[in-house]
Amino acid sequence: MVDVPASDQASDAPVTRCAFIALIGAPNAGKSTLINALVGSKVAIVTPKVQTTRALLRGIAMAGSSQLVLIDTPGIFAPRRRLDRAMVTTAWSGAHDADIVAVLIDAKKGLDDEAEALLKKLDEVRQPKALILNKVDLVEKASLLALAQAANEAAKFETTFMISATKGDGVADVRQWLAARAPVGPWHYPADEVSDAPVRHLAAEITREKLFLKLHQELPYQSTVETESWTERKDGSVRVEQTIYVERESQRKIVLGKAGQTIKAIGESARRELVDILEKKVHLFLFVKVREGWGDDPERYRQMGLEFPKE
Ligand SMILES: Nc1nc2c(ncn2[C@@H]2O[C@H](COP(=O)(O)OP(=O)(O)OP(=O)(O)O)[C@@H](O)[C@H]2O)c(=O)[nH]1
Ligand SMILES: [Mg+2]
Repeated sequence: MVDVPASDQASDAPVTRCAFIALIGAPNAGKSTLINALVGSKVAIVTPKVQTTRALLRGIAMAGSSQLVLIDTPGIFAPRRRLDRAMVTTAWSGAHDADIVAVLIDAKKGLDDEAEALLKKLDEVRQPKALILNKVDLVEKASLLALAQAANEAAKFETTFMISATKGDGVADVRQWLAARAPVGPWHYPADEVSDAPVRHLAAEITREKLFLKLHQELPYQSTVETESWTERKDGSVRVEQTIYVERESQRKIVLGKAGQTIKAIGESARRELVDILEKKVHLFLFVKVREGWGDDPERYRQMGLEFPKE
């Protein structure tokens, strides 16, 4: 047997590329929707409400010999509360750590104050940037060109895409450009991995999505969901226990609903989605607990993957 030097082995291997790509944008621009579309399965939760995504989450997509590690970030806006500040800081740190930054703008909203402020701050971002105008299904084509031009005057982009993340229009072009722009390097994850988050985290996020979808004005914004236990049973089913934490007793009553109707509906729709994802029987048990002042508890931020802002 002949020993092949490592350097020769490497030259025989096909060239692989791998990029960390941060998707940033105002709340509700469609960042999580686009990540799911690029990955091809649901890794991030999506709701019509602003501030759905709270911490960085990586979705992984393969495009030929390129691996795209897509970093979903919380929306960027003018933060007031501590949780808001933690989310916005986290979003910008995601951008600074990435190889490529994709900036999403809701084409329907156009360059409102939020989008303008975001574009202004892009000066500080050194990485190659792509502009993605999303939700083009909601606007006239003519207005898109003006928007693209104005945004390109406000910040420096290498390229501009006009897409609909929900309909899938233009998503393949984005994938292709990212794949070509990715630096040469080894893949960071196994090729069949779609997310860096463990399934019990996704399960907690799905319950939070259903909570956001079910409750409207009365939604306790600071509510959070944790998967407390996950037991695979001999019959092939899984038993999952989760707790929804709220800050006040009045919020607990809202989440429970009259005779427990609200929590029951949330649990049933979360359970159904888990069955689809896991392809097995799921027994989901939801509890609602009051955890006073958790918005000021550093440990909770750590659990969510957020830095705790000092004030
Ligand atoms: N019509 C239309 N709606 C879209 C499109 N992309 C996303 N949406 C909707 O916009 C809403 C927000 O989408 P998300 O993906 O949660 O947005 P986000 O940017 O991740 O929001 P945050 O996590 O709150 O920052 C959802 O109701 C989506 O269904 C699109 O291309 N067209
Ligand atoms: Mg999101």
